[in-house]
This record gives sequence, C-alpha cells and structure tokens, in this order.
Amino acid sequence: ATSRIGVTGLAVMGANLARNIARRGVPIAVHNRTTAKTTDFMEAYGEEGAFTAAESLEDFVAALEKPRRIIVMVKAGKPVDGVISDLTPLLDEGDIIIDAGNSHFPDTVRRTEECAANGLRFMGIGVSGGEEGALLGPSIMPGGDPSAYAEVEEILTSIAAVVDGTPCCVHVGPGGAGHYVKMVHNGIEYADIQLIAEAYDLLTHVGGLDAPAISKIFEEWNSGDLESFLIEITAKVLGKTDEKTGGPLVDVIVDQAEQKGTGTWTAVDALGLGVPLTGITEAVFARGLSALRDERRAASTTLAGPTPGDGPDGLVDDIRQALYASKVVAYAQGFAQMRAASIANDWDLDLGSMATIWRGGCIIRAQFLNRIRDAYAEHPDLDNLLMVPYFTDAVADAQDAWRRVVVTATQQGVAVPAFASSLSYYDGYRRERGPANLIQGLRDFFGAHTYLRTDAEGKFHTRWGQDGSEVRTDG
Ligand code: NBP
Repeated sequence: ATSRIGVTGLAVMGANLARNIARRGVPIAVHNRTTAKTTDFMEAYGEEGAFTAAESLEDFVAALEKPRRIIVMVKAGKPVDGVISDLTPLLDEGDIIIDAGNSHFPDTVRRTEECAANGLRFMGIGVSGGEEGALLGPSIMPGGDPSAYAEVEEILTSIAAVVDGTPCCVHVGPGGAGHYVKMVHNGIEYADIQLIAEAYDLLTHVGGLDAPAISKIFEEWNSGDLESFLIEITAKVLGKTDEKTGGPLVDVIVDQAEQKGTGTWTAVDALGLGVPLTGITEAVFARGLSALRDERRAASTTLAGPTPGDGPDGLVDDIRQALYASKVVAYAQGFAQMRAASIANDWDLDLGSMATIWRGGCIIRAQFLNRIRDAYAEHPDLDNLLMVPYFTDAVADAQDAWRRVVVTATQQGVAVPAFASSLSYYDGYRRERGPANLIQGLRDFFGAHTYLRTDAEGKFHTRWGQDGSEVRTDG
C-alpha cells in the first residue's frame, strides 16, 4: 500500500482532480470502471506524478494506505450507490469514502448513514470550477464527519484554489452540508447567469446594440463592482466571431437553455423551507420557458406585444445598476436559504466562510464575495445581507435605475423575470406592513383558518357565514 489517496471515476472531473493531487507530490491510486480509460489516463498523464493504476477495485483498494481515502468521481445518482456497495466489502472500519460529484444532499445524508452502519466514514464534498478548476484549483465544499475531514484536509486544501493566501476549502458541516452548499452555489450561478442574459436582452432589444458592442460594455463592467468570472466570460462569448458566418457566434446559437437539475433542487428546497428564493427560482423557470422553442415560435406571431420605442437616455448604466442590485438580492436570498437550512438541520454553517471559499476556483467567483465575507465577519447572525450598510447603500443607490429598467422592460415588452422579481422581493422585504392581512382574512372566511390581531394576543375567527361576530379560538 503506497498511495495516500485514490480516485475512482476518470472522466474529465476525476482525471483532473487526480492529476491536481498528483502534482502536489501525493502518491495516488487511480481506477475507472472501464479499464481502457485508466490505460489512456496513464498514457497521457502517467508522468505527472506518483500514480498507481488499478484495473480492479480489489487492486485499487490494496494500493491504499490505511485509513483508506477514496474519492468517488462518477456520474451522480445510482452509479455512486453502485460504487459504494462494490467498495464496502473491500474496506475496513474507519476507511473513508468521499463522493466528490454533484450528488443531491438527501442522498448524501442517506449514504452517510449507510456507510456508518458498515463502519465506514463518508464525506459528500462539493467541487466547483468545472474541468479547469478540478485541474488547477477548484472551490471545495467538504461535508461530513469532522474526523474524516481531518484525514483529508491537508490534501484538499493543497489542491484548492487560493485567494489572498486563503485556500478555497473549508469544512462546511456534517452529513449533507457540503453538497447542500454546492447546490445553493449552483442555484446562485443560475441566477447570476439569468441576470446577465436579461441585461444582454435589454441591451439588444431596447438599446439596439449588437453583440460586439455589448461585449465591450461587459468588459467595462468587469472593472467595477460587477467584477467576476461570469461577467468576464460574457464579454468573451459575446465578442466571439463565428468562423462559419463571420458574424457573432451568439447570434447563431439556439436560444434554448439546458440544465442538469441543481437549480431545480435549490428552488424546490427553498419552497420546502419556506424561504423566498425568487431570483434562483425565476432563473430555473426562464430556462424552462426557453426550452419551449416551438411554442414560442408560434406565439411570436400570435400574441401581441407593445410597439417598440427608443431606449431612454442612460439605459446602459441603468442596466448595470439593475444587474448589480438584482445580484445583491439573489445572493441575499441564497444566503438566507443556507441560514434557514443550517438552523433546520443543525449544521452550524459559517456563512462568511462560504463566501470566502467561493472567491476562487468556482464559477461564481467575484470581488463582491469579499463584501459578503466582511458582512458575516461583523454580523455572524445576520438575517439578510440587505441589512448590512454596504449592501443597504448599494441597493439604495441603484434603486432608481433598477426601477427605470423594470419599467422600460415592461413597456417595451422584454421579459425580465429575475430583475423584476428581485425588485418585488426588495419592495416586499422593506415593507413593515404588507397585504397578507387580507390573505389571512380570506383564509379565515373560506376555511376558518383563524388570524392574529395587531392589537390583541390570541387567535381569532370571525363567524363570516353566521352572525359576523368574532371569537377567540385558542382558549
Ligand atoms: P460523468 O458524470 O460523465 O460520469 C462518468 C464517469 O462515471 C465515468 O468514469 C464512468 O465510468 C463512471 N460511471 C458511470 Br457513468 N456509471 C458507473 C457505474 N455504474 N459504476 C462505476 N462507474 C460508473 O463524469 P464527469 O463529467 O467527470 O463528472 C463527475 C461528477 O462531477 C458528476 O457528479 C458531475 O455532476 C460532477 N461535476 C462535473 C462538473 C463538470 O464540469 N463536468 C463540474 C462539477 C461537478 P465508465 O468510463 O466506465 O463509463
């Protein structure tokens, strides 16, 4: 047994993670269900480090030091369960199985329990950054038994991205916490991307700008508050000339967004927790709408819209501000969701650390995350990021532009679900008294669901269908 750790599953993510580990001088065993992939891997990268290639799981396990540390990087879902059950009889008490794929957190909770029943330690870790991140330094969100994390901490922190000397890897919490945080990360990524798409849509259809001009705008935006990986690559994608047509590549890409489901998981979980997560959820719905391409084509010549007009003065900068304010809201909602999940599951999540490990390696890496980290450093029990002076002021400064953009979009018939729902959330959140008093009145009328009063303790019901008198129902 000469390898300190092993990776099974050598598709792009597993292969790159294994190479990243090996490049740090860590002896590592590699395995893949289909052996040809292992052979190809060794031929291509075998010289990069101290690899032991294993054809069978038995040889793979035999190559590992104890306690064995095994990273499973196979397709999420059933394959992960298959690999765990194949490994289990080959392992000893205290060995560690680490699922580094995009597993759904309830599966991670279940697998943690199943492994524990077999004397094994299980970790579910979120790895973000795509294939390049896996090779050069991802953001890593490890969840699971702290004693297991202690056994792999050195390796994981050594392969993670580093920002200002701090590795983008911190123990998130027990059980499914790591995969949960990765899920919310992906959800926020959906919202960020949707907001960018709405800005692009407005600049195109209200601003009358072409893709190269919008590319330049995003390039400029990337030197301000919006500075982030996604804004940077938006400039690149919009600036790309198509080899075939000689025009912008984006103009010939089909406008149907695909998805792998992590945005939906985030939205469904928020609904279950009762957390208003409008930005991410609208982003998932917008992808769903985009997929209805044939229906949209038919509707485009059937359903009426407004007569297009000119964009107002200052439109470009207004859109920048609307994008920023909506982004603040989307992150505020995502962090509120993690806080609610942390309380519900007893995870004790350190939200400032989550912002810290997302600053590098991952798709949503951004300057902005430093502000979130600072906010939680000062106020660890913060209910909502919007209440921190930096964000309160940022949104206050942007709100006039934000409102103008939503009004313009509405008047000109451009759909901006994420901009508009973020603004509605903001306006709803800042109201001391909203209209739910009427909702409670209606619920009491048709279902005797009772209501609370602003001026008295207790629960009340009005006998709507009888004499109209009010009764106290809680004793
Ligand atoms: P895939 O998700 O495409 O999975 C391919 C790997 O799974 C191959 O090694 C394949 O082995 C193995 N596999 C399958 Br499929 N079924 C198996 C089974 N029943 N038993 C054993 N092995 C099985 O690979 P990936 O794109 O590298 O992603 C790996 C994980 O990382 C996923 O959970 C993914 O969601 C996550 N992730 C991906 C990215 C990304 O950018 N791609 C980013 C972040 C996270 P074979 O060669 O024998 O078919």
